[in-house]
Amino acid sequence: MANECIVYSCKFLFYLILEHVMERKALFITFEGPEGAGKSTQIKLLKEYLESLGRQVLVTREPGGTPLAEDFRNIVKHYQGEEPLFPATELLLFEAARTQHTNYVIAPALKSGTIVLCDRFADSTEAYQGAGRSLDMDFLLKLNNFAMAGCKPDLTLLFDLPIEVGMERARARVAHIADHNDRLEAEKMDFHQRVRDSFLAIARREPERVKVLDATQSIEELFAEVKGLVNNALS
Ligand code: Z5A
Repeated sequence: MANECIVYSCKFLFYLILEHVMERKALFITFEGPEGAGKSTQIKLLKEYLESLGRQVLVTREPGGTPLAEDFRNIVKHYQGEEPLFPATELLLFEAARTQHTNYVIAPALKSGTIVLCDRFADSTEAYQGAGRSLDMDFLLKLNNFAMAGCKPDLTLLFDLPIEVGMERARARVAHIADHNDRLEAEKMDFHQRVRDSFLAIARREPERVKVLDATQSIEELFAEVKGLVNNALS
């Protein structure tokens, strides 16, 4: 009887510890894809879902996520001055913003067991500045690594769709804003095609981390897939 009691208590303790560990498992999930792919929509749904499971969730974005990094965001997205903003400067601004973001926000959040959902991250630099702007890829990957400060995504959801569809969605969303200007959105179609191809190449290179989703599906269909992939990563 005493032995049975000890076994029962041990089992109870084991499950208690397991539950605690599962509950606190930090996860870094990044959302990538071409323009207008539906990332923000899915992030919002996923946040609600994870919170309903009792998890602490941080939603953040790149470029941005800290006050200083948001200043850099404003420059790379909206700068219109006479002095040119060189592609190399643009790259360094994205990496500077990331360095602030990883060190100040992402690393501490992960350390405390929070699930971090980040709208764009280092793969975007590879796709936009590396493939889109044709910058030196080896150097860029080293910079990416440096700016990530050890924050490597556990899971990356790549929302893939034809660029015409994404651009149309993005255009429709800002149609009511009279003076909308966005340096990257304004790039030509072949730039955006290189970006899409580059994302798909990253997914082929790192199939364990990067999962490709067909972003032409409905919001509900997409979310069912997102939920499945995230549940898998949590278990
Ligand atoms: N960038 C870079 O160059 N280098 C880097 O290192 C990093 C970023 C980190 C950030 O822009 C820019 O910075 C981005 C890359 C560059 N530029 N570009 N081009 P941003 O943050 O302002 O925008 P974005 O990341 O490109 O996302 P977005 O255009 O705002 O789209 P989204 O978040 O993926 O989609 P959404 O807002 O959820 O949905 C767009 C619209 O489609 C909206 O009206 C929805 O209601 C609709 N929608 C959403 N899902 C669906 C489905 N499934 N079907 C139909 N309609 C849908």
